[in-house]
Amino acid sequence: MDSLRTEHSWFVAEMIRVTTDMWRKGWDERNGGNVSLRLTKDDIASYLPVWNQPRVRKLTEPVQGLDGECFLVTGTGAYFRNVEREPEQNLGVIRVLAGGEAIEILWGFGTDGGPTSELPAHLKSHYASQSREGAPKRVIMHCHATNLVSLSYVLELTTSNLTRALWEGSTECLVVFPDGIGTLEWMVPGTDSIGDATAALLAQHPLALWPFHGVFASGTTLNEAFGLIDTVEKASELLVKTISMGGPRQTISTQNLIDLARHFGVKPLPSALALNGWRLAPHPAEKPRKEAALFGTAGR
Ligand code: 2HA
Ligand code: ZN
Repeated sequence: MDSLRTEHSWFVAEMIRVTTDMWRKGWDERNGGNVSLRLTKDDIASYLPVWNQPRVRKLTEPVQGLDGECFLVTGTGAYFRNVEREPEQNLGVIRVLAGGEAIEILWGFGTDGGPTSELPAHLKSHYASQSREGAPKRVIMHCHATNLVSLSYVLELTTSNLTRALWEGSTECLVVFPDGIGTLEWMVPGTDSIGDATAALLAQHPLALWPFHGVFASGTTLNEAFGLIDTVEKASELLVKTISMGGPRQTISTQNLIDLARHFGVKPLPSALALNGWRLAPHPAEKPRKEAALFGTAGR
């Protein structure tokens, strides 16, 4: 009889598919991006006997509400391009130990690897996103969606303005993410602080922008989380093109958004619906001449 191989599980197969698609989309250069999927007792029951050499890792800060929960997670330093070829090196299964101060690695990450550097943001967001309505959110997904990151350099960075711009970026957006996309200020990645700030946004919205870096999404399935980012990224591409053509001359109106919400039975984020369109950030004040000259002569 063939031994039970974790690589052949539905959850590893689906993680391979989504990370490969993300790589092909150009959202995950080098080791960019990370994904986690909460596993149920049924998912793991038959594998637990073969995952019999756990390695324990302390977390930088305890996490709440996840005792005993298991997750399939991408590895630190893992290139999404390589997940399909070497799943056991680039993915792993972890379990949060009682008290939330440590995890055990049950499978994967090669011989001495570990979970993503963004594990605090993932675990905190898994806990926080349970407060949102609808089916349980089992997936947290982070990537460097190109056009959305580009927009973060030019849009006024508030949750309501960003949401409004993206809703106007394509007709399906309000229906796909009526709760909008939250935004942080720029923060150092991989820290507990950015994890706390991201989790707070994902308790309110399905998406969170990390300006000049990337996006986080929480979804019920890998397919849904991918679809959320794909939709945001499509609207972002349309907006980037539109802004590059000199800006919109006509757009989806507030009344159009209200009509969409009524037809599809969704409740749009009130602060974004209340805006009269969206705004670019103001141009930064011109740099003092001395500084500009210094910058200009560097490297001569
Ligand atoms: O895993 O994307 O934010 C690499 C990153 C960090
Ligand atoms: Zn990143």
